[in-house]
Amino acid sequence: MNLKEELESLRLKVIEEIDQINTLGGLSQIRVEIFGKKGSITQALHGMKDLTPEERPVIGAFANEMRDALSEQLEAKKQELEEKVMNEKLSQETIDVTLPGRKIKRGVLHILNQAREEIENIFLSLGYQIVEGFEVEIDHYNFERMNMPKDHPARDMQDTFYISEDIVLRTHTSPVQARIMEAHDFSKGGLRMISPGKVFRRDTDDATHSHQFHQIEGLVVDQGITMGDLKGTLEFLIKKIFGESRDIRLRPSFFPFTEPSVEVDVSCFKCSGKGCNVCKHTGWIEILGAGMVHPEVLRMSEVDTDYSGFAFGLGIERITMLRYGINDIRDFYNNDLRFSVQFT
Ligand code: FA5
Repeated sequence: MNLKEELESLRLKVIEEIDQINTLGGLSQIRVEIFGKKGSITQALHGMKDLTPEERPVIGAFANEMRDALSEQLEAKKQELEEKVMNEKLSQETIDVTLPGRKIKRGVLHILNQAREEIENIFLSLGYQIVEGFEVEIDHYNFERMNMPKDHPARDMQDTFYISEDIVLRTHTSPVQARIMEAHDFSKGGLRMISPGKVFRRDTDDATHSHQFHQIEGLVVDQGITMGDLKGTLEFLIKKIFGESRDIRLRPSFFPFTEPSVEVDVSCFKCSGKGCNVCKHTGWIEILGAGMVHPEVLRMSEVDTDYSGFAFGLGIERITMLRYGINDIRDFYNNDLRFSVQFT
């Protein structure tokens, strides 16, 4: 058998092999067996060296054509087998689109954040800006600028976590008053802001007290601000939160940074003022502290003497407990889903 005949019989054999193979692994085996270093065609072509110079280009061209044709057939078979594998996979992996989907459990915003957002929205509607303060504050802003110099007895009202002699965990949101008055450009108009955030006191934790809780500070400073503005604003707030039929009452009180100072009560929403266990039979529930900004506080913040202002500070936990009849402040912080999901 001459080389051409040898190649031709090889070609027919390989074509038959390709035709019969039905796995991708088997196909790549055939590729190696014919084109590999020790493959049958490679071996056969070693015989080229024994050909005459006239035969060599003719047989060479025949061998090249044959190799190209076989490569094409191998490739075509490969695609056919890959398609077959894919179809088998797809038929096993069919998705039943009629099955009901798995429910994704949605969380809810914590009730204290819901309350904060609600109060923020009330004040945004009145044109207030929302200001963020520092939870770690310097003594200067937390106390001194709030008219509580060192050794002032009023400091005892807010038992304090000291980080160092001059740095404290703020005991109330009131230091934001001094910071914002300092930063505000009064030549462009008055100031209306609220500032919500965490505050800290060395109080013993019980049903109504926590060492960490939330307050919202309010401050308005402008020309001609009076106690009437304070009362009207708080009335608006309380009616929005507790309902239109609620009344408020101002009682004289004391804060070093306001003068006059008041405690603000709301008429009891359980008994509407008749007296019950919620309002301790007084008909009123204490809700926040407030007052006209003390002239000394304005002076320290370098606000012109023809400006006056009011300020208030409320505890978010307290308002939320009253509103929903929550008996223990610690329920807010326990992360018990049975509690949290009630406020969707
Ligand atoms: C203040 O903190 C003043 N800075 C409020 C203020 C601002 C008055 C501006 C005037 C002008 P007081 O210590 O009363 O005031 O606290 C305010 C509210 O925080 C209280 O009414 C109460 O609701 C809440 N509160 C106080 N201590 C705790 C505590 N340990 N746990 C939970 N809530 C508390």
